[in-house]
Amino acid sequence: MSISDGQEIRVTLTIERKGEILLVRLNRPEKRNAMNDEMVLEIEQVFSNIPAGVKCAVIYGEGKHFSAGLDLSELTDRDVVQGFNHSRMWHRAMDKVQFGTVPVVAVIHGACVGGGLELVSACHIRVAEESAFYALPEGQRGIFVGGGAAVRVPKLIGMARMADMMFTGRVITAQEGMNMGISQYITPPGQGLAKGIELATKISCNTPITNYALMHVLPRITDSSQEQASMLESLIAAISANEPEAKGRMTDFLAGKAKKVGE
Ligand code: 1HE
Repeated sequence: MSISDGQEIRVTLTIERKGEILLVRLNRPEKRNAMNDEMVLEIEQVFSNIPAGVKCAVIYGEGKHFSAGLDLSELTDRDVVQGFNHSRMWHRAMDKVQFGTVPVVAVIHGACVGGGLELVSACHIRVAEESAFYALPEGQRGIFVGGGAAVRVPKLIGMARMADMMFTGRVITAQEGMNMGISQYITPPGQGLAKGIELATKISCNTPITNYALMHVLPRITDSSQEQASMLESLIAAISANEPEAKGRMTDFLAGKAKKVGE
């Protein structure tokens, strides 16, 4: 993507670069940002081609809702293999979000259901406006999640809570979602994007190795046995501490030139 500062309009997404931050807006408000194949493929494309110089992305939704999930009008007759390939297409796109080149902040308002929750659970930090609500209506629609929710959502809220959401169709409020671990921040209405950009700006100031480790190594550590995980931690700790920028930051602190914790 050769986007300099400015906007680029895709079919289902609008992409705007603001310096080191890329804003990605789901842009099908008339369909409540329901995710059709085109949107999933555009997400994969955008997150596979983050422009040079961008250090963090923010994803959010146009209109009243973040996303109504899978576009149900496309849930036509698929045979088993076609269904398998469709789910794997979602997995590819969500993996590009989680394991791409920059951390991604999700800003959520209104409905964040089904595939919408799958998308935000692939992001690295979630900000919810007070209007946000979450559900996994797949259970009520007679299907199962297929875009990575079974892998990612239990890591945020635990398996029992995810099973409850699917067994019962339960709707989780923004505050409940925050208490459970879906979002890490909650804001008044209309203030989510500003908070998302504020966080993205902070994240952009981290060393590249710290952001890389948080995106690519931490999830592998949490998926590994204690022994393997400890070795991975030691490796990334030694590598990151050896970076010249890390050494400079530690020297600055000792010389009284860096901020204290909380400043
Ligand atoms: C849609 C979709 C959709 C809205 N696919 N078209 N997701 C769901 O089961 C959620 C279904 N949607 C809803 O429950 C509601 O639409 C909302 C609570 C999200 C929003 O309600 P509201 O009153 O603001 O909007 P609306 O009037 O319901 O919808 C406006 C239009 O969007 C309408 O189309 P129109 O042509 O009649 O104007 C709706 O049909 C359309 N629309 N949601 C298609 N989801 C990888 S597997 C993932 C599996 C899943 O994600 S399953 C969960 C599917």
